[in-house]
Amino acid sequence: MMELRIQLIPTGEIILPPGKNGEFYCQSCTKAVGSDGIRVMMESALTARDRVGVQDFVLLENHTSEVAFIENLRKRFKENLIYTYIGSVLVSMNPYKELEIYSKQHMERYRGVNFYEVSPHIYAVADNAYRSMRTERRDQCILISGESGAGKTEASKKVLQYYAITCPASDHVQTVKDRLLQSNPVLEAFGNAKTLRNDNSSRFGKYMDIQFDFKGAPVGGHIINYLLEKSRVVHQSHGERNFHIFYQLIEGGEDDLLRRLGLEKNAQQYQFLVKGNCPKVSSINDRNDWKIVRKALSVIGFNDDEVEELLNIIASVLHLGNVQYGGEDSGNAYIATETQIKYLARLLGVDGTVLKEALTHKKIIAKGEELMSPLNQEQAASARDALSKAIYGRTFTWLVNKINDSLAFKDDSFNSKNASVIGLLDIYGFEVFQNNSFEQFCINYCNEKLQQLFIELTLKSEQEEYEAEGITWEPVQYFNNKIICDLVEEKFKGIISILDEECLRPGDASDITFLEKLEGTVGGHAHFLTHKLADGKTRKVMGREEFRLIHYAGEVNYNVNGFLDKNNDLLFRNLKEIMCMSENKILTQCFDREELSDKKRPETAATQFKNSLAKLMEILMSKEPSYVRCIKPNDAKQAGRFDEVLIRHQVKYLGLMENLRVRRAGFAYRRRYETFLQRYKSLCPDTWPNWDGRLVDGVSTLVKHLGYKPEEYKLGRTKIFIRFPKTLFATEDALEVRKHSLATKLQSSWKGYS
Ligand code: AOV
Ligand code: MG
Repeated sequence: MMELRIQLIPTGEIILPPGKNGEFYCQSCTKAVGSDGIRVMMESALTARDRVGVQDFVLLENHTSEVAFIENLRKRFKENLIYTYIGSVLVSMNPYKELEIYSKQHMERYRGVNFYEVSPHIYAVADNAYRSMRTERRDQCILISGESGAGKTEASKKVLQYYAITCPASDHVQTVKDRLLQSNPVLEAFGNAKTLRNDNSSRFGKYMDIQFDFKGAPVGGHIINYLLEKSRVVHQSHGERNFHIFYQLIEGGEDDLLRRLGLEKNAQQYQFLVKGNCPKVSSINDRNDWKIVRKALSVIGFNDDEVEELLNIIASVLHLGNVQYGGEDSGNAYIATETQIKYLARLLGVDGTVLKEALTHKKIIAKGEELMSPLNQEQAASARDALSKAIYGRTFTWLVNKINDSLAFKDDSFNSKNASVIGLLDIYGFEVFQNNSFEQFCINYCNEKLQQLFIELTLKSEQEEYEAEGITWEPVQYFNNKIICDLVEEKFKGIISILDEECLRPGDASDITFLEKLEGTVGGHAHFLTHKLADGKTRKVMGREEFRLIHYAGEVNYNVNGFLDKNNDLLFRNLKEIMCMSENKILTQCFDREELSDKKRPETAATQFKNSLAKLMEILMSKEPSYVRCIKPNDAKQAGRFDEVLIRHQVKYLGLMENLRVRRAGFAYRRRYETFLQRYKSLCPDTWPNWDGRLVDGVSTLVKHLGYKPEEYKLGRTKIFIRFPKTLFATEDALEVRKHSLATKLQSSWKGYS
């Protein structure tokens, strides 16, 4: 007997005919529901919409109402339904608790199934991108955005897991899948940290390409990393931590390993780990994570020697932090902690005496002669910090390169240029702290760029689709944040250009002169403010060292303190020289001698970042995007708490209402003819059970039978466009009723049969 499946949202799926003993089964809970259960389930499905809201905001009766939008989010959040669509954009709420929706069975449910046939899920987005890549041979990208702690990294991991589990595999592919998955714990250990916003906050941006062969199997990968927040190595704000790896090593490292590294099993001993006064975090198990990271390193292909060299570097950063300076009468700095130098010399593979000199002197070249000029205590401390940041930052890049080597597809018969690609973007989210510095400036600028891309592509693709299908429509007005991107990045006039100019200017350039220049150049800009008011008075709520940017996502005050240094990112020449002499194999790859002979001034940090983002935008523009918009439900990192003010703010700045309006201003729904027919053909005697003619004629016959009025829909080249959700709503209801009566009929016939 043929099996009939009925999809009920949200109750799940029931399978007809009944099982051996005449029972009906609910597929989501696999419990027998009994014949009567069917009626109950049907009824509950029909009334469920009131309880759990709509699964696509486009179906909201009152689509312009923000109140209705938030209410729908609230209803769904309460029922643990964290995913909702706006057309093809996925809105995802961070549940702050583990949900049973990520099992292998759940993955199976989304495989090869159309978007609207199953409840919204990140797997549906992953599957849809995968299928588009396969069928249309077009590279895809999945762009995940949202503020810090909203769930971007978790979402990107779910996507990766989905591909690892559901895509076809061979032995080789299995290795690639393992490595792709294992790259996460490693990069998170070295690149994530606890901040006030998120216990596992990404402190670097990550774009990962997953390459698939013609069979659709993942055969390789490549990661591009963006600006790591290096300053965290030497300083953390109150309540924050350094990068996870330091605590993992100290908490989890075996005794003899720690002995070799000269480390004590107590994070409080290390200056670089105590600044935030937050060694332990309840949601983090450093000891356990250490084991995970060690295993991941070996899966990725690190041998024992490499791991040892890597850990030598991590330990050396901690020792550097404990290098203390004293001051001689002359004001010159000397090193007061000899033991650290002994460890450092060994771990970094350098000469102790040379290192000591390099940590207290600066080499200057005057009239062709090299001179060692002594540093005072403050200068020496900042040289030490610069070295620590350089070592850590470059090692991080080395790590990404090493992972890329291991993910690269090495078979000559396969040309990676022919591979199809799905790109996964997981950057640091928009963030505002009490004190915001250069790092937040870069992070928030990056979020502006991504928002800009979202605006361009959602509008563009919407317009293109109407055009391609031969349909006319009226565009909707958006707030375009290009004005803010320009303010930051414009040549000569933008904030980054002005910052670079101050960095290059010899003489009295300082953070304050930078601020003054900003006032002079962009002072009148609608998105820029300082404490100075136009009438010469001062704005009391702002500090004298601050400028404020009115970002798309909110206002942020940036303190200019440290902007020049961080942008210059200089490391004294003699420190570079000594690192080039290191016997540590990783460091020799990180510090290249050629750098020493390079006369050209290296690009500043902000300009490098700006250029790398421009390249990223190019990469993303060349692919077909899918969007995941993550929302953070509360600032307390708590499950079940729906903070309406916070959520409304995010809905606003993510442009979700506008997104919805665009979707609705044209046509709320569009479906390919074959999909539409397949789903609703049972509602019309002429199309049921099959339609033999042209698809467009079948759809036309069907909708006429359903009583669609001409203004309610349009027929494009390959798709039907439905203007109002209520039209589709009515059709969906008709389908439910038909299934209901069909089920009742089936029940009675089976009853008769048994
Ligand atoms: P982010 O990537 O968006 O912030 P994460 O993905 O790290 O945020 O999420 C923060 C925390 O929220 C995670 O560590 C989980 O505890 C929880 N969480 C997020 N998504 C889920 C989910 N689907 N299920 C269960 N818990 C979740 V940042 O990296 O700070 O911008 O720079
Ligand atoms: Mg993250």
